[in-house]
Amino acid sequence: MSQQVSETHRHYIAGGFDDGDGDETFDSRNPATGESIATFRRGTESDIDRAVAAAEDSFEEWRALSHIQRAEYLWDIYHELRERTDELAEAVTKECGKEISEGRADVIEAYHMVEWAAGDARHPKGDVVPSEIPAKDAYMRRKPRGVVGCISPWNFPVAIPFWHMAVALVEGNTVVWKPAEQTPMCGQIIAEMFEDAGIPEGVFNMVQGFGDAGARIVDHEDVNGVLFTGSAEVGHEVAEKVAQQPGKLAACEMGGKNGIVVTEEADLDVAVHSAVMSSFKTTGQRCVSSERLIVHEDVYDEFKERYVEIAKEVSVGDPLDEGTFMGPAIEPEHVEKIQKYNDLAREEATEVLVDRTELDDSEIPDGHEDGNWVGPFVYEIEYDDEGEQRSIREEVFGPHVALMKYSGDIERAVDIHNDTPYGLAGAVISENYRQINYYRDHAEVGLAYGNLPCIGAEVQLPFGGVKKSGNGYPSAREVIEAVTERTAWTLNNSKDIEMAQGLSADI
Ligand code: UN1
Repeated sequence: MSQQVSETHRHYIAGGFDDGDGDETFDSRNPATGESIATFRRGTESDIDRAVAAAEDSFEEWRALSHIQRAEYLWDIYHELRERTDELAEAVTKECGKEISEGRADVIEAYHMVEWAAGDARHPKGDVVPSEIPAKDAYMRRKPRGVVGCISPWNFPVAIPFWHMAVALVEGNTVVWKPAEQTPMCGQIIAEMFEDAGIPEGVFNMVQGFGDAGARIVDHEDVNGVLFTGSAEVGHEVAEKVAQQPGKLAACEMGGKNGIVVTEEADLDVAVHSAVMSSFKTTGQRCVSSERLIVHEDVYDEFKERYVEIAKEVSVGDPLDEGTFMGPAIEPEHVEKIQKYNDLAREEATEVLVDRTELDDSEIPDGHEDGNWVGPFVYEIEYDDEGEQRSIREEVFGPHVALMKYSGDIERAVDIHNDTPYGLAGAVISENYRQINYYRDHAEVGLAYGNLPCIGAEVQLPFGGVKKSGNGYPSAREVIEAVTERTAWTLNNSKDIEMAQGLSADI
């Protein structure tokens, strides 16, 4: 199905906007209205091949620049992101349905990442390492990997691409980026920024498209590293495929079934506030959103009453309206998935406490009848450690929350908290430092919070998970490990050859 495509909604390959080789197009849709926002070219495998070839061709010249010279381009992008924040935030909100202050935060997080990466260009690189031999100088030096493929999700359509690309570019790699198919307009605007910054031809390439284009990036023999953030299902496939290609590296970050522990010594204002933010912001569609609240029996009833009252009233509506707390789900298929999990939870729950699966007509703003609406769903469940309750172990990626009562000590709470295959984020709410420290040291997560929501990470901290949530850190400062190869460089300053470990140098 081919349509008339606007001149601007194309790929960006080898230094210019590009029509692509295929004639298929796709639409970006506003999840709050169901309306089409714009039409885009759908990238093919051969578009990816051309993008990779352009990235490969430009690599030697790009790596020959200094870190500081490469960072100059990123500073231009930083200024563009700041100047175009409102425009980009509106695009985020229109394409992914996040309420507008979240759209803005997405752009702010992106320029924080660019600021970090460009600033880091002036920091020391590598290490000077001692040697056993006085005349030997030893170093750990970093080299760019080459062409890095970036596959980013729709829920942070500006911040996460920059998590992937900012450090990769400053370190001397060239990139081929596939934005999520749900958020191509954000991809378009970011490509315009690279164009305006005058990034050298081929250093940055962007191909709009679906899973087939992403799979080509992963399989391509000239792509030396893959940064993936998205679902566990796709992430594990990416990791497996890359594991079969020696020399290539994948860093993936995938999903969570994040828990918050509220102990008997919690400040309940902090507990309720943190839980509401963690479970309902972005309609629960963050990898760090919390779908499990593990609450001590002594404070359970009060916590439940207060949390449930807010869950019943929290506003779901037009995300462009500053007063809205949560917007729609991303796609009709995603609403169906959330509904299915709500059905499953109805079977596993002891009681359903809030059921706004179907919103009341009066809650849906005029002109938004075709949006992908779904409200909070909260249920009480008696935790059982047999591992059979799927609703408390599988990620829903929606405003679907299990309330679980525990008795006993923090050790028991953390056991329940850790009983999921995932390990991305979590929080403990307590005024007792021993409980807090126990949680910090034993929670099986990459991002652990005390007396805070488990959303809202900052880019200067590592962002990644353990267990099924990740096999690397395709984000923030940790990207440096994924996009560089390490060389152990050792230099002899003497005419004699002297060996370490007492190894004889006699011939
Ligand atoms: C995600 O959860 O998909 O920590 C990314 C946060 C954001 C990033 C979330 N800075 O909430």
